[in-house]
Amino acid sequence: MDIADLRDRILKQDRRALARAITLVESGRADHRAQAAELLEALRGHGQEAIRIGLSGTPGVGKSTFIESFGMMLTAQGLRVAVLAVDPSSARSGGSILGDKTRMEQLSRDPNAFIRPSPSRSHLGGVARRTREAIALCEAAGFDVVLIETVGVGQSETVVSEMSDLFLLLLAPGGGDELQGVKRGIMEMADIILVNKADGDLLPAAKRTCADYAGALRLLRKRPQDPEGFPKAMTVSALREDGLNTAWEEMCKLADWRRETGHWEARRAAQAEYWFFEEVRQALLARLERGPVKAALREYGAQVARGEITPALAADAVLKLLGEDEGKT
Ligand SMILES: Nc1nc2c(ncn2[C@@H]2O[C@H](COP(=O)(O)OP(=O)(O)OP(=O)(O)O)[C@@H](O)[C@H]2O)c(=O)[nH]1
Ligand SMILES: [Mg+2]
Repeated sequence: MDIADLRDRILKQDRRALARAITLVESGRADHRAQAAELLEALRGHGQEAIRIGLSGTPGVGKSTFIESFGMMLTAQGLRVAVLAVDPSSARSGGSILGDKTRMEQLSRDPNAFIRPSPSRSHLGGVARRTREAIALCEAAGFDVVLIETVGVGQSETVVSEMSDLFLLLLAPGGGDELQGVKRGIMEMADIILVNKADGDLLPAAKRTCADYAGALRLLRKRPQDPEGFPKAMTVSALREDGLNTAWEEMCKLADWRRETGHWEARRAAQAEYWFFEEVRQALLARLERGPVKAALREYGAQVARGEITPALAADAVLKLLGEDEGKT
């Protein structure tokens, strides 16, 4: 593959080149990894800085519908929008963004939009790296907005928030007045909570839910990266395309404030550093899965279990082996 050519075509905003490059970063083959690294390095500092928006919500809350309406609204304003997904659960049925390409019918046909399904059958660490690299490629290809979707079922929100400038939490109107079991940690990540389906019969419930969450957000510890009034909760209807423009205005307001105060840049720098450490950590973990080290882990594990050696000594022995294994390669 001609990496220099691929680079030039991406910078010329060629979508097919972008799709090919994403396939390259998704590959686990060693030669592909090397080419991907070369490409990303060649693109570093080029293209433009997009606004990276993380979006999380439980199945059925309306993520796909929201992305379709919100995305169409942005492209109508002349913005170029890329949609990526972090989908950690292979168990997830039916709702994959791949299937969604048919549901996001209008957006997927829009020349100013680019929708990329999540790579499947991979652990979260692998998906995270690919998504992060795909974001970099989308920025190089001149996208203004990169939406990163994840289904809210655990760890993936953290992963997505660590690669986003803004994090949106999408909720559905609740029946009762209790908060919908949203974990505190996830609430703490949110910059804007959007209570969706604020239409028809659901409108009163949506307003109530929104008020509940607004109250809950006020109780959270104040974060330095928030101006007055943030994080905030608001209602939208993705289906009726209500409130989407207001939500976008709030996102821009928050983004502008963070840019002016330096929080934006500081966060991106911290994220880059975080992903560097994560990369090292993942590579080390991957090495534990290799032949002799893997066998030693199992063997020492059994010995520790039988009380024949202390955990500390066993760990020392495995780490020593890891060092020797490294010496050979
Ligand atoms: N009334 C109403 N229904 C909505 C709205 N947004 C989505 N829905 C409906 O909610 C259902 C689920 O919407 P999706 O957009 O597929 O939800 P999702 O979060 O992508 O779901 P998964 O992909 O399964 O995680 C569909 O029947 C939508 O038509 C809305 O604003 N109002
Ligand atoms: Mg969906």
